[in-house]
Amino acid sequence: MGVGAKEALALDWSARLAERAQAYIPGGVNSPVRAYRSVGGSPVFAARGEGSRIFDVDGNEYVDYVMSYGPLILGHAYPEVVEALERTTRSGTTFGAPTEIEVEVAEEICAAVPSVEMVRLTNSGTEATMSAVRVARGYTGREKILKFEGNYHGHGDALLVSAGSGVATLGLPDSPGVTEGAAKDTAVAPYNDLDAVREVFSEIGEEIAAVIVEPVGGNMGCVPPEEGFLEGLREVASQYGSVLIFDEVMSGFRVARGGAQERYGVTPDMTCLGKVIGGGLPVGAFGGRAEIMEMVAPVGPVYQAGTLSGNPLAMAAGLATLKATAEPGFYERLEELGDRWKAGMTEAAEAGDHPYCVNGVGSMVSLFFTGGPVRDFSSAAASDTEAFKDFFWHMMSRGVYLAPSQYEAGFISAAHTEDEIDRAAEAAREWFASGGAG
Ligand code: HOZ
Repeated sequence: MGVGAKEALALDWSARLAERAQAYIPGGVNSPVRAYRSVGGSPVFAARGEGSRIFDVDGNEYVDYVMSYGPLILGHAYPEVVEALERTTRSGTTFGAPTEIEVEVAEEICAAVPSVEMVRLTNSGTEATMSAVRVARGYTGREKILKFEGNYHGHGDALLVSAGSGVATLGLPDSPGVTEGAAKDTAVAPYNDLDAVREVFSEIGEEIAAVIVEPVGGNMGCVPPEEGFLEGLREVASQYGSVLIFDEVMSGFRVARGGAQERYGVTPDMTCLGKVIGGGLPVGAFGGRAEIMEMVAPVGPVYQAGTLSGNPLAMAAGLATLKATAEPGFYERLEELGDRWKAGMTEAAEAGDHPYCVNGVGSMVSLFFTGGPVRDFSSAAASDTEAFKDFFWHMMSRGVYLAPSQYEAGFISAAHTEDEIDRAAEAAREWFASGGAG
């Protein structure tokens, strides 16, 4: 079904731009997942967004469930965010000097996220995770870290081992260019597997500086933490004096205002943020207990810096977004929309015979083409990729824009309507009822 569906979409201008881009940008894209390698065809070039909708350069309109991979919790071009950006731009876009708005954003973050007493703002999630690991190493005087298969913490050398997101999408081995030295200090365990964690700790626990985890997996599709997993990590990390880092770049201000740590009631030592806190502009942040964050220069000896860190535009968009998420009922509504999506997709899948598994935490959602449960990278990787590809193009042909990879979560924003969610479920039902593909 998908091949016809793909051809039915007019994507001529996108295809021409993709060809032009490939001459000058590797793969024609500035981040690999966008290249559509796992679904075939050439990427859809975006022209503009409005609320829950995205319009491509050929004039096709879609309901967007990518939402720029998470930042746009309010939808595209949210009026208060646009106004804040216009106002701030007129006063100057960067100073290389501290500004009041950075302090306001830091105050908002510290007030909302349980583990964060102090925070340092960066330009991306990658910078945040890289820096958090460096701080944890400086704080503990140890070198090794433990991460989880299929979790993605940006593209810093030590964290690219067994990574999700684009690394999993392209089926890459651990990236060439990462030195043995950088990779050898990274231990890997399967997600949701506390026994494996305990085993690693029983062997090298005294050498582990940090355990870094996505408390809600979002880079192998959406994979929730099983009951007791985060609590167990907390216990083991404390027992061995290792720093527990929650990478909440996706889940922060998304699955609850205070992130997964608020939702599940487990407080890490350090937290990485990004996406929502920049309201659609490039941003990242790492924070944690004051005692740990005081290791960071200029207070402490661990160096971290950035010319554009805390940039006024990112701060303005972020602050406007964080204030909107503080409105009463904001997360309850997202929760309802997420539940509606899960119920709708489950009902749709029941109309056919293809194995499926619907996962979701609040407004982060995924549909896998495997009987499930999907609880770690190997169960996510059991998803039928041919079926995903076909489903993807079918949904696109019905005006539903999904991430072009099984290994990315879907995101619902406050701008989505019940009717849009129902129409996505109806489009999915059509695919399942007609026998899907595979
Ligand atoms: N690593 C991003 C989220 N998993 C994907 C970003 C992109 O390719 O644009």
